Amino acid sequence: MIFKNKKLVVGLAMLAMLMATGTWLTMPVQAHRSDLISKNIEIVMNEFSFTVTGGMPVLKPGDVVRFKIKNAGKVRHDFHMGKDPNTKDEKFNTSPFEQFDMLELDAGSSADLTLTIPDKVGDWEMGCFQAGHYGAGMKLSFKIAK
Ligand SMILES: [Cu+2]
Repeated sequence: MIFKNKKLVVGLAMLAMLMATGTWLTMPVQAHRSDLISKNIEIVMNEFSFTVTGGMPVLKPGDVVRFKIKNAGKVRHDFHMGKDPNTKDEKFNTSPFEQFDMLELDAGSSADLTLTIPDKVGDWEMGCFQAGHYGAGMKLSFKIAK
């Protein structure tokens, strides 16, 4: 086949490169990820509680944990982890994670959150800071221990 339009040929070559690059970038990452998960933790949110299927395990520094969070309630809930609850600012003042702040889930929705457990041994909590929820008991303690 002979192309008389040089721009078209260059354009097709670039498109082919982009497609090849896109494939190369996404495939190995996805194939890799599930191998890295050391724990799956299923959390169900409701008014006004967090329930962990099978009970909340102790987390170990270095564990790669996939939190599978579902809002089975009738109102919006959020998911924070930390200590020193601050209901006025709707957050924990101290968090074990540098790269996770919080998740907000509408009624009926769910999300997967994958985090590496940091070397922050001690007692922590998950909590919801929608107005009044933390005070109504929407919190659950957990431990990071070696
Ligand atoms: Cu809530």
